[in-house]
Amino acid sequence: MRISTDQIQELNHNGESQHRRQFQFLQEELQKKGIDTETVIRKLQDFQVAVPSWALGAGGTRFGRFSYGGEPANLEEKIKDVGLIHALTQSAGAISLHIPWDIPGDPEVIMKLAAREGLVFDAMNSNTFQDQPSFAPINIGAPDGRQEQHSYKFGSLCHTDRSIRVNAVDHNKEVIDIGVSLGSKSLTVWLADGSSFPGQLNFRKALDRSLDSLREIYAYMPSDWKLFIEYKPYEPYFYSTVIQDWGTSHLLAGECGKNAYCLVDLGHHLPNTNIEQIVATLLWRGKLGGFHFNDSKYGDDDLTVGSIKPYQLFLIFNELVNVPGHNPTPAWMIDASHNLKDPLEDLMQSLEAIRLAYAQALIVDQGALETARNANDVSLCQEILQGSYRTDLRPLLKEARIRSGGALDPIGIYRRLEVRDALIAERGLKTVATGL
Ligand code: LRH
Ligand code: MN
Repeated sequence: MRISTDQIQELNHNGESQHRRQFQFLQEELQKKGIDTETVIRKLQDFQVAVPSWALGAGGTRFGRFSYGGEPANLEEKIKDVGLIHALTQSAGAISLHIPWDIPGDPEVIMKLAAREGLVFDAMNSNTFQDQPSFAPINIGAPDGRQEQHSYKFGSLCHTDRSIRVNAVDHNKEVIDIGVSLGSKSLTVWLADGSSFPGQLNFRKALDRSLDSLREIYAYMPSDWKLFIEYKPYEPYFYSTVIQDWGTSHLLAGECGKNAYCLVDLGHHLPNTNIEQIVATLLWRGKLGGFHFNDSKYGDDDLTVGSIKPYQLFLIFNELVNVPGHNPTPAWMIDASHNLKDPLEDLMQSLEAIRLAYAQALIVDQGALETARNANDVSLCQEILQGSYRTDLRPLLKEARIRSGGALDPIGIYRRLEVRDALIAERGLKTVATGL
């Protein structure tokens, strides 16, 4: 199923006049405040977010998974689904692959298909948190010669057994090779490595082994690649994680080299953590590599972006409107799991929330804010920030979208064209997408 620009423009007609009125009113209001709306619109058009290949089917929890019907059964269908989202939103121009869930059969063919959908490949993701069927039994040096199944059960890059660390490093090298064949320029390493009981792990030795392994992966990367080190405080282990927080990720990235950065997954913070301050701190030292956008109320819930804490998302983007020269443009990526909603609708809602937060941050008068801060005029600081946050900028997002050939109302058109039914008719009800 593909949606043509003509179909979208045809269906945009109904809402065109109402949009024109709302956009004109907003444009006049913003210009009165000296805001250059054309610049904001151009920045929104250029702002592309990568869709995770592992979130195009119904996600699950340990308590169950409810299939969605019409799920993509292979990488080709996943790329087509991201193509659908991109056609409607004009803001999902990239896909982030997870290996081995998305090993391309023929990279040439896959690149051509992605190009046809207007997509590029963002960060590759390795997986040393699940054992693979291919894992061979290993010698554990037991006197009786007993062998044990090679496993990441007790870790990967930090494992006490060198052969398992080597295996995990080799996997990351394979992921880099696949990424090179697809034109990707970065690798995200998230390690489940950790412990569930006090005493189980020697924290410092685990860091030593992890650093050695990360350095080997870093050395293998092409010189124009970036390594993103993703941190997480807990899960799947429930006492410690080797790379538990931004500080540990920053230390390891610093030890690896100038092309190693920290990756901020919004769900990987303990309750009430000030994430916007972490973002500012990483920018301060030029080590902010990118984001995994999602939202959460309690743990790593992987919910729709902006569905629980939209103000926090705005405050994070307020730290990002002026990325200092010594920090590369961060990688903008979604990492969510769709247990209840249609995955494609959920992703379109996440894209809208991300672009809205970005737009709201773009209209903040940073000069006035700095003046108020220097005067310690606390009330005025809040008035300036919340004034922007409380401005309904959706007509600006719509204008940016239709100027790029997208939909005024992406989910409206998605439903109007009964896309999910068409996907079910094409793929059936039982297809299960690889991923979480
Ligand atoms: C770990 C994580 C990581 C991915 C996985 C799908 O919680 O955020 O980024 O590899 O989710
Ligand atoms: Mn993540």
